[in-house]
Amino acid sequence: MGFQNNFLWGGATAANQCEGGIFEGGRGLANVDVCPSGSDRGAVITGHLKMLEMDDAHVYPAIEAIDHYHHFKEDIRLFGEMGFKVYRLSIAWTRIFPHGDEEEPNEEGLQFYKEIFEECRKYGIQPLVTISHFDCPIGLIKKYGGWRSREMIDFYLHLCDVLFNRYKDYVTYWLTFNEINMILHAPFMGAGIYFEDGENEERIKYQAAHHELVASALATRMAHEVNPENKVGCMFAAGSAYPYTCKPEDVWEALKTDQENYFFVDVQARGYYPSYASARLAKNGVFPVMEPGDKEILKRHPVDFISFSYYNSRCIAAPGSGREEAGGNLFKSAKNPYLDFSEWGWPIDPLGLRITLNQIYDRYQKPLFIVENGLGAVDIPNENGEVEDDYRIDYLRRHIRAMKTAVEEDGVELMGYTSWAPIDLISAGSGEMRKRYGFIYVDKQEDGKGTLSRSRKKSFYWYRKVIETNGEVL
Ligand code: BGP
Repeated sequence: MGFQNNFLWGGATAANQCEGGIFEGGRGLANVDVCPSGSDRGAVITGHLKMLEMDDAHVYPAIEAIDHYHHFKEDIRLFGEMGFKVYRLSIAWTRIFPHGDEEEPNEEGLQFYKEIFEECRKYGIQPLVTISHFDCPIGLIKKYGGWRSREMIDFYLHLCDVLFNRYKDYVTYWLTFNEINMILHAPFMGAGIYFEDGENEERIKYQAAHHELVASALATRMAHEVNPENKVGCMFAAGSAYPYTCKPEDVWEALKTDQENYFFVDVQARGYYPSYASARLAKNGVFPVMEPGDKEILKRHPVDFISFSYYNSRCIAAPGSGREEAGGNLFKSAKNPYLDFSEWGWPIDPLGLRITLNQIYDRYQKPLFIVENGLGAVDIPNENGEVEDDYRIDYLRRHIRAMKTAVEEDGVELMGYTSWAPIDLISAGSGEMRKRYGFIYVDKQEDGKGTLSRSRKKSFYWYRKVIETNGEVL
């Protein structure tokens, strides 16, 4: 059986982590440009330290990243060489609307992405576009406080209108927000929100989430109106929550953790606030203010497919159990004693991907798309300058095998798989360059030095074979 013939194999990046060129082409500044890579990063991305002005202290490393802005032709040629069917990328909002609230878009920014899409077309690669990947114009943060304000919906839809119309001939796969649930864990990075002392953070986060959910539904409607061929997906950070033990208190905590995550997808895929969320948000006094018509909008415009990132499962213990914590994608989790861990302390759990795929498909019965999965590691080129990243091949092989089993033996409907990331880029969580994910090595070092030259790692050839055989040779 195996994967369907038109299975979308490829890789995923985000504008702010690879493009660089932040002062070029008329681009304005965004939240992600002012997240420092050092010890303050955690406080900034969670909205507890305000850094809205650019200065030398916090432009690195976003300022240049891997300079995809000037190297995109070379990079896409290499993706083509691996046989990519799809390239997931994000649009930098501030290349199109530098401050977020202009009437007219910036033509130079539009031209940049058009060239990217043309380049993809040369190699038969379909773009999968994330409209907002941790991306909010500083202009809108200063004026409106980011997604805490309802006005953001209109600015976002104005962006969507331009993108859907201008790129009608190039793009049919869209994602409205990257890891929408990350708004609860990294509200500044996810939604341009910072907090003032004494504010009710939960209330603000769920209000902002509501704005994004309405914006996502309206964008879905617009995408379908502009082109009935358009397929719109939601995108969330997945990873099943395991109870630490079979103690009912642990099981209950794990269930709540999953529900907190699924809340977003429940709304985007089913079209209404699930009862557990309505009840709990109301009980905690944080149920968002809704406008008349919001429920109808959510109901009428669910997404066409569900996409997600999967790096690891999580292990949840009841509060006060004193279990040791593990790392992983900004989520707190107890350390699972049965798993190995990456150099960054993220659990490695391929079977967890099969479990997650089953849970999501059982819950929604909509096509799924894995749009991020990969291993962040320190790669050290050997004396010939080659990176022999067998550890990465091993990680990916085991995860792809798990996803294959989910398709073949569990009947999960899966559209595609884009690994994070096909080329080394800046880490979202830590802002580091030395945390590499790519099949393509970029000579850019943590201190900013390097020639920016690209070279193929061992995994490059391995992944090429995986695609060529549609996942038969792993
Ligand atoms: C996800 C983000 C990506 C990406 C990835 C890996 O949360 O959508 O932007 O960076 O995680 O995380 P990190 O870069 O922290 O290793």
